[in-house]
Amino acid sequence: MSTILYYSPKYIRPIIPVCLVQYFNADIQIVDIDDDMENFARDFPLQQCPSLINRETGLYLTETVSIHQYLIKTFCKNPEEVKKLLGSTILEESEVLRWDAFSVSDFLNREVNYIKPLIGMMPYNADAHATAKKQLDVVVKIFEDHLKSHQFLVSDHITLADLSVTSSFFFGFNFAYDENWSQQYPNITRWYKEIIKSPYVAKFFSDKQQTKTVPQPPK
Ligand SMILES: N[C@@H](CCC(=O)N[C@@H](CS)C(=O)NCC(=O)O)C(=O)O
Repeated sequence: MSTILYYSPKYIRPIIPVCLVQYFNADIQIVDIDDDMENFARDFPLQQCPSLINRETGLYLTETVSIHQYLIKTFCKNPEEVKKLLGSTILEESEVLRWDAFSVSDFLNREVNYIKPLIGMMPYNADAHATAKKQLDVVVKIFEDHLKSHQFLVSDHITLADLSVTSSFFFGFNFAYDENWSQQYPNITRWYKEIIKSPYVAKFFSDKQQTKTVPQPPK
């Protein structure tokens, strides 16, 4: 029985795991949770993805950062490329992990809390939404400031940090970050446009466009 990576096209966190499986041509079945809900829900009570399982060998992983590490260390056959992606010193490794964890926790949560009420995926409350905007702005400024003086998040080349944070920014660029937003955040935009062309993720991003409209609060 093969290893299965559970994902959903509706979700952000599985984007990079799916890209890594495809890029490394890993012997892993990519399964939409909606096509295998009974088995998925039985084995993953939180019903969150990405989730990785091999029911024969006992391989069982949740948590995006853990699955990123596992996929790269298992399926990238070039040790130099592994170091490039995950960092080649203790400090670089820690920085990559820092951005990766931040991307799928505080950053994505804040982005979702701001955008989902605008697109009808969460209830809208004006006060809560104003707070969500302030909280998101703090995070976005961290990235804008960092990318002002760095071409990439860590080191002088693409690492897992760039891939992971780009996938979280995708939620914004897809639904809310239009050209006006880009003018306010030129460094993030320059960096995002470069990372989405990287061979690790280019297939996923090839048919994705920056939104031309900004959703407005419900009246
Ligand atoms: N801590 C987990 C969170 C995973 C997670 O919340 N994934 C979202 C998709 S982006 C999900 O499955 N949401 C469905 C739910 O929570 O019911 C991780 O970092 O991987």
